[in-house]
Amino acid sequence: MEKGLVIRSTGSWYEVRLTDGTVSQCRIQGKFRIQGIKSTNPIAVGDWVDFNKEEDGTGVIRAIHDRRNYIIRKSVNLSKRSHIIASNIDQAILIITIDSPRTSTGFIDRFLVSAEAYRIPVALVFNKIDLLDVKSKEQLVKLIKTYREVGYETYEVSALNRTGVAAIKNLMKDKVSLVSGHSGVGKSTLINAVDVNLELKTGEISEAHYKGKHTTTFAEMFELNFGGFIVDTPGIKGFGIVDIEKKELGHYFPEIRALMGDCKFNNCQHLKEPKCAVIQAVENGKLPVERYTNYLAIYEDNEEETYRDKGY
Ligand SMILES: Nc1nc2c(ncn2[C@@H]2O[C@H](COP(=O)(O)OP(=O)(O)O)[C@@H](O)[C@H]2O)c(=O)[nH]1
Ligand SMILES: [Mg+2]
Ligand SMILES: [Zn+2]
Repeated sequence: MEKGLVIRSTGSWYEVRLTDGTVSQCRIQGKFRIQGIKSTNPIAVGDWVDFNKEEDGTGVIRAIHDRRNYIIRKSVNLSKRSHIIASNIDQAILIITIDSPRTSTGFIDRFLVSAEAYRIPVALVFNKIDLLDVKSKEQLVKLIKTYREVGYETYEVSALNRTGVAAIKNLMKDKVSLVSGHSGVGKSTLINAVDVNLELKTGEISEAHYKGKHTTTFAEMFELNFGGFIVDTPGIKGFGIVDIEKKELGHYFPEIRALMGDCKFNNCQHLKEPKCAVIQAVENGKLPVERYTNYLAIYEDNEEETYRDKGY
């Protein structure tokens, strides 16, 4: 029996990377069920599997190792079954630009909430710092302060000028990283800058083209020449769907989570309840107004159009 990492899949064939770096084409035989998940694909990119090698050099997958985590997308068709986009992700790297294009804090905070729900750590990478004028630079400083105080790691880079790229290599080394962010923020440019062997297409047209075309999303893993993997998820900006109950939302804002034990009511939703420690922190300037505003906005989101349609 061989053991390896699924780095690519077409639905019927799986490319499995062995620890020595060689890749085997594998398939599954018969029914392959995974407890508790009704998915259209039994095996996803990021899965560790055991397989037998056949005489022709291809493999037959016999077992899948327990997943530490996975991200999922609900099928658009009637089957209502989910598609597992990728599994065993060590971290998500959210690429943010202040300008060209602008990334809103609403987008950032929704992304962070999903990541918290999936228990995937996030690093925030502010790209295109070469473009910033004085006003945008001020916004950058403010955002970095906010997110650092919450506890997120932040990085400032220019993928184009290669400023700050060494720190990103360090961040990615020996880890499986999901790189996300709006189209045009420089994801492909940054990945190419950390590993010159990867020659991903850059420029917005290719991705706009992607979006309309892909109904099923097959993620792909790229091996980094200094160790580690990048997970590429064509056509999704973030995480796919994650079901979050309104009353649980506060748990996914680390700074709210830290305060809510001090609210008067233990079922406090931090909306307008009396003696709410969260609201008090906002009033005292200890909790950034913008984070709280985004908490309220996510809380008020129409239930039917949760994360599914928005693609976080
Ligand atoms: N000025 C500047 N432009 C950048 C930077 N990074 C990427 N770009 C440009 O932004 C555009 C979109 O980049 P791309 O990597 O395709 O973005 P993606 O859609 O997130 O993969 C391209 O024209 C890049 O050359 C940067 O740090 N500074
Ligand atoms: Mg790209
Ligand atoms: Zn409260």
